[in-house]
Amino acid sequence: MEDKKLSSWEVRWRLYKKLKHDLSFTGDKIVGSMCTYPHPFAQRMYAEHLQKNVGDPGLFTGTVQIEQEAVRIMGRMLSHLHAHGAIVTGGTEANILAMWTAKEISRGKKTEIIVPEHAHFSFDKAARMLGCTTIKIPCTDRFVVDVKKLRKKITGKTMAIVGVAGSTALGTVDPIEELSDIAHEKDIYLHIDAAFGGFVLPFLSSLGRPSPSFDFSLPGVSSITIDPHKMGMSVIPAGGILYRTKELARTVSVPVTYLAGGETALPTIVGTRSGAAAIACWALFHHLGLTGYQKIIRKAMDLTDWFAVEVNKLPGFTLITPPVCNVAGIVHERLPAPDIAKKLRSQGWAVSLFNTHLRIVLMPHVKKHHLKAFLKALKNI
Ligand code: 0PR
Repeated sequence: MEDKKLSSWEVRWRLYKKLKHDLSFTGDKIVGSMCTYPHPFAQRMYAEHLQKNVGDPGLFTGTVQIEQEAVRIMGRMLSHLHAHGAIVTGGTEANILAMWTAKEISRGKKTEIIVPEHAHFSFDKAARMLGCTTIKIPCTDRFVVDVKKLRKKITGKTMAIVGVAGSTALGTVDPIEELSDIAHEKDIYLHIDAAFGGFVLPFLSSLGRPSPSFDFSLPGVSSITIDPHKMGMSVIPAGGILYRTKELARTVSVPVTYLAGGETALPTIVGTRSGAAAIACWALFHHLGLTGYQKIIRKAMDLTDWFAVEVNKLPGFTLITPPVCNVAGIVHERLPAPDIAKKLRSQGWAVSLFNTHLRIVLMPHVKKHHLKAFLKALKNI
């Protein structure tokens, strides 16, 4: 704390000077991020409800109900009318919660989490926190998990299998149907990380595009991560953890007796929790509706198709795999990806770099004229 008080004007001036170096989604250089400019209506609803705390359910009974309704709405999108769960801080917390649930179900006896090699690093965090290990399964040449290899790694210690629906690096979708069969047959917890794909994949079939199965319609799926703060266009922080049953959703709950609402059970990692984020999600889901989201996904996928064609026209450049979601992986026949990323970043382009490729995410804030400028920069490398 400073000794000297500053006027609000002075504080704002200092903030302005410090924050002016941040990039903005409303600018033109963020082409590799999985977040976007939150929808203005979600921003407004968030700002109006900042005092709400879903971690104190007795005080905010309406907010708790709204959170559960938001969960149900996402559940319906994922082929389940009665999903349970919570709006959490993001995909990381959702994935950790799912792994914690799986560990509790095994009564702590099983400690191995089988994940595709492209799974998000939050599973490594979860494993470290829970005293577990991750067994990483290589991908096929189509950048999805090799199910044959995965099957061979299942042992009596297998605590959970993870499938990814919209991978961080390329937006690909693992063969979840096959994973579901395995999980069902062997009675193993299957968690699907659809943090990114959860708001994209449900809309693809209505756009006439291939739409891989990944959700609760597959009987082996126990839980799903789906993030409103990615393609759901809601505010940060808004992740989603959805479970097939109420019992699963309560597995890691801790009973709390002293709060004003009487005995309650808190099902997330954090205690005090943003009710405003849940309200913003609920409000946006109702405001946009399925048709609103469909329109957003159509635009993003159309732009992705256009971008794919344009990249392939550039000498030496190609996409590493045809996009399933609005994520494109760029490679060059000779230039290593880190060298390309270095040059682009030196010109201010915020691109993501993976071992094999550069990742471009065609989020709603990315427009054709940004991409034209980006393609020009790529061509000049
Ligand atoms: N699961 C998947 C498939 C993800 O891609 C991510 C994050 C997570 C889980 C974790 O989600 P949280 O970051 O909400 O905890 N994927 C983004 C990525 O690594 C995170 C991100 C988002 C990074 C926006 C940068 C950024 O500007 O690309």
